[in-house]
Amino acid sequence: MSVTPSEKAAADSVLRTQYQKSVAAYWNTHQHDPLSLRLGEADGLYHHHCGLGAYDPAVLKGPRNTRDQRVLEELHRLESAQADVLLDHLGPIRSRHRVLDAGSGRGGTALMAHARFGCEVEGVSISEYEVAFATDRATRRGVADRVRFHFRNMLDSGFTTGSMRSVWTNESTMYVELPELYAEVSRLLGHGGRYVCVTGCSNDAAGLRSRAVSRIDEHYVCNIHPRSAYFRAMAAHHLVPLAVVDLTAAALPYWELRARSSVATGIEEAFLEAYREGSFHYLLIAADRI
Ligand code: GPP
Ligand code: MG
Repeated sequence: MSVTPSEKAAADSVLRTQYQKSVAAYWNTHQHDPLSLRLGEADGLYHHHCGLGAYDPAVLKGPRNTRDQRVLEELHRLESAQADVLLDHLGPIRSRHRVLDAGSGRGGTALMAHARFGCEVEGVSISEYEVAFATDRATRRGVADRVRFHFRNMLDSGFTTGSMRSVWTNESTMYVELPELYAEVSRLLGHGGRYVCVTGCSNDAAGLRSRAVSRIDEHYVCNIHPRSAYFRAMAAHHLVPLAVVDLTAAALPYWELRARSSVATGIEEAFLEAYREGSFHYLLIAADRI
């Protein structure tokens, strides 16, 4: 596919570094990975994050020929439960509010936020493929006037200062430098606005990053931050934590079930090892902008 000069200029203004270009290339070609696509087929919500909560062991029993379908549906249920936990921490969102999904992927969390709160939702991604995919999902649901996706950089989103009631990052912070991100989040949130982060972070109480954490970084072309980096960067940018929830134990069953599914990608063992050895946490942080 040929790229016109104006398309190249637009891409260069969003993708400012070689690293950002390689991340965009990863997510633009991740479309061939069947996992997210197969899981989203059931209800049109396509996620790019892990799941939370216990799985129903019954899905592994019963007829063999439908076992895989049961497992996929269960993985999808757990992924949607994860997004629900994030949304539970956004505080009271009204239909007149506007919120931002920073790193919106194929749009799953953003569409769920609109379905729950009726609010306006903006999503930004540096993958043009994902933006087009998510926009198509919103259009098919008939909510494209209220849920919009943009090919923009979350570090420089272009939205008006103070225009967002809430901002969240659902497993996207490992792709950016946190001080830059939180300067932008802080700018976008009005006083008292809420930021919610769900992320995997390395446990710096256990020392430098473990081999398993490095394998996860390599697999997703990301840079997992140590836990301390989140609190340091938030404190420096007027974001005051209200809730810090260690979701590590709740994240484990998803990876156990996924490891036994047809859509396992090979990274399951690294997550299980990292969580079990304590070198990695799955964390939710909700913070208020003061
Ligand atoms: C999930 O995407 C992975 C990320 C958003 C990046 C890394 C996250 C960490 C917690 C380290 P995906 O759902 O497309 O990946 P997969 O195909 O593995 O399910
Ligand atoms: Mg996935």
